[in-house]
Parts: sequence; C-alpha cells; structure tokens
Amino acid sequence: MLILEYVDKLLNGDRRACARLISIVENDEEEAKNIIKEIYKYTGKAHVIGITGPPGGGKSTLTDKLAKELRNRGKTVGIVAIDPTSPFTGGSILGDRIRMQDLATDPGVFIRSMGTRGCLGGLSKATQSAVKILDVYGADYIIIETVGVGQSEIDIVKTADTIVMVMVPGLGDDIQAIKAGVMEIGDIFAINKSDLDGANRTAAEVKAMLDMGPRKDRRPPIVQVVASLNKGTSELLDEIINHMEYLKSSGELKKRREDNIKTEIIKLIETEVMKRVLEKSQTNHALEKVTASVANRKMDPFSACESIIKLFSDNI
Ligand SMILES: Nc1nc2c(ncn2[C@@H]2O[C@H](COP(=O)(O)OP(=O)(O)O)[C@@H](O)[C@H]2O)c(=O)[nH]1
Ligand SMILES: [Mg+2]
Repeated sequence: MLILEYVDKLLNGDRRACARLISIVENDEEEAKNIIKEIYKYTGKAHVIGITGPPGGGKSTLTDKLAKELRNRGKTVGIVAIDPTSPFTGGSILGDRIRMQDLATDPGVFIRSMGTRGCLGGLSKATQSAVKILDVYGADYIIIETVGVGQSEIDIVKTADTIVMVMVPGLGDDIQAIKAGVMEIGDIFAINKSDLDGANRTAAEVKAMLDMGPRKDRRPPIVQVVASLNKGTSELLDEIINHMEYLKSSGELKKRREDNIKTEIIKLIETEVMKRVLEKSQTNHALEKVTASVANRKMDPFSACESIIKLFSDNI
C-alpha cells in the first residue's frame, strides 16, 4: 500500500516522502486520516513554536533567522508558513519563500507554505497534520508562522508549545485590537523592528498590558529584536528554549498538550457529527421540512434543532 511505503520512508527521514505526505493531507481527507493513524505514535518529540503577529511585522524574517540560529546549534527545523488570506499560492506566501530561499537548500530545514487553497478539510486540520508529519520526519523544532488575525489562525497557533507574539513599533490602535483576546496567548513577546522609532514605547506598552492582565505563573519575557539584521534573535531563541524548560519542569507541558489534544478531538467530533447529521437530514428532507416550519412560524429554531438531533441521536 502506497501510504505505508511513504510512512516507512518518512520514518527514515526521506524528504520527498515528507513533502508527498504533506500534500496528501492537504488534498485528501480520507487518506489524511490513514496517514495520521499510522504515524501518530511517533509524534510528540518536536518542540513546536507558533509565531504570530500583524502582517508585515517581520514574522517570516524572524522565522528565517531563528531557523538559521537553530541550525548553528546543530538542530533540525521544520517550518509551516500559513497565509489564510491568500487563496492562491502566491502573494505573501511567495514573499515568505523568497525570504527563506537560502534555507530551502539546507537538508536540515524543511519549509512548507500553506494557503486556504487546496486544504479541503480546513487549514487548521491540514496544519496540524503537517506538523505531525514534520515531527515524525525528525525535525527537532517546528515553527508555525501565521498572522494573528481571526479565530482560526489563533486556534492554529494555540496548538504550539511556545507562542511568540511579534509586535512592532507604530502599531497604534492596532495594538489595542491585538490586545483584545490575543495577548493572553503569548508566552514570549518579540518587539521586532527595534531599529525603528517607538520600539521602546511599544515594549513599555506590552509591559503595561502584561501588568494589567491576569497574573500567570510565569511572566512572559519581552525581547527586543531586529530580525532583518539578525539582532536579538539568539536571545529570543534562548527564551524559547527556557520556556520549554519551564513547561517541562512545571508539568505545564503535559497539561498544555493534553488540553490541545482534547480540543483537537472535540473539533473532529464536531465536524464528523455535523457532517453525518447534515447528510442524513438531506436524504430525508428533514432539514427542509423544519426550515419551512420555522419560516412559517409554526416552529422555532431551537425546537427545529432539537427535532433534527432527536432524529439521529440514536444513530449518529
Ligand atoms: N526595519 C526593519 N524591517 C524589518 C525587520 N524585520 C523585517 N523587516 C521588513 O519588514 C517587511 C515584512 O517582513 P516579513 O518577514 O515578510 O513580515 P511578515 O508578514 O510578518 O511575515 C520586510 O520588508 C522585511 O524586510 C526589522 O527588524 N526592521
Ligand atoms: Mg510572512
């Protein structure tokens, strides 16, 4: 069987098998399931780093520099660059590719760009599968880069062990928007473009926000970096590694990964139940029938939902 052959090759660190398997999980939901069923037991070794922040904040530049620093330290790296806004491979994903071009020839680095195009089961699921494949491929570190806008991107980055929030000077009101709901997920704050005016102010603003926020067991460090000049990236990597040490010694790693696994299972159940219920209610025209009743005000939407669920609750 083809999948098993690829999986064997993947376990032996075969680069083409890795690329092929990631393409399959993007394009074929059923095969994606089979792949993950085969490889799951080998996952969980890599340190997964999520890098998020505003578009143009320098996330790709930073990813490139972090990957090079990791290579200098003898580690292997997988990179998944996500641009959910780009329906085509192109745009900023192409920009990311160019920025990371010299990494692409390094056998110790595997880079993959993903857009919404082609990811039939959804970008989030495809990303999680790609991360698992890279983990089995043998990447010591896996970096997920995505813009910090929208719930689905936040959900993606939340699956990482360490979340680096990239901030830049001059965000102005945007920093307020990022603050709402997103700041809490940062384990480390990287103030990038610290060569520009206002970097100290941005750092102070982030610090003030952390002071106001809920008290955590571990205070997220703030690191000023200039990714384009490779300044501060080694210190940032040290903080990333420190964070993993903290996760391990405090027992947080186990808890965090279990929380993420639970979320993943719940999402899979949600999708699967939804799919089955909708499929069956279509064949029975049950959905159309209750829709008509609700439209005629003979029924309300809550009762409609209950009646559909009841139809299938013994049999989903
Ligand atoms: N001045 C300055 N520009 C930077 C720095 N880091 C990245 N850039 C530039 O910011 C732009 C956007 O960078 P990119 O890495 O594509 O941002 P992304 O959209 O967050 O991935 C590029 O033109 C980079 O060269 C930095 O530290 N200082
Ligand atoms: Mg980018």
